Amino acid sequence: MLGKFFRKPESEQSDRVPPGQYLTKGFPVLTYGQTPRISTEDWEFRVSGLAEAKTLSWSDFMAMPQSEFTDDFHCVTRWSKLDVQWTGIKVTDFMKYVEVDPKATHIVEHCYGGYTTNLPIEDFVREENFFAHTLFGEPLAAEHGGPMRLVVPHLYAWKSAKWINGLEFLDHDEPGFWERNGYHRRGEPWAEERYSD
Ligand SMILES: Nc1nc2c(c(=O)[nH]1)N[C@H]1C(S)=C(S)[C@@H](COP(=O)(O)O)O[C@H]1N2
Ligand SMILES: [Mo]
Repeated sequence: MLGKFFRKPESEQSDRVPPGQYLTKGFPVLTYGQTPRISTEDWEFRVSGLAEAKTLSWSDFMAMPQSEFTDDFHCVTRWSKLDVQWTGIKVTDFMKYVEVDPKATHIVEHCYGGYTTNLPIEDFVREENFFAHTLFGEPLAAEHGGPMRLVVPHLYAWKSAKWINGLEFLDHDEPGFWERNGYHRRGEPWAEERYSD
């Protein structure tokens, strides 16, 4: 049986694994600090900075168009998980509810627990980015950022803020928690933008 030796079992998948990353079958939890526990009744989301100030509730988000996503997830600590299935709200749909000052160039994602991470608006407002409240058909567990997290599939997962509760629009770049602690500002996995020099 040639198959045993010549099969290329993971070649299709290996094309999807960025350099220096290893596949994991489970879904590790990576959190700095405690896991906040917030009910959907208490959950609130604030838009601030260079945008019309606004506080949105859980039901405001549930009234937005809901979409399904299947994406690969890459942590800078070198694990990648392929084909993660999520349900949530596209950033491009969410942005229809937000009035942003044209001077804004960057955002900071804010979270329950105090974690922050930054993005240029071009990396934030993309068709493939979304707010997620469901993981593999189940309500997103607190460990993975429930009730709501952001997912930014094209960058390392530290940009995918768990327990997200706000967005701040800025006219300059402002490093977030890991960016102030040695991580790269942008974090593109295919370019291995892991740490700042
Ligand atoms: N609020 C918050 N968001 C966070 C983090 C965190 O510590 N706090 N860790 C980040 C990192 S480094 C990774 S790899 C992913 C991990 O998501 P997971 O725990 O669902 O696998 O969440 C990101 N978002
Ligand atoms: Mo990570």
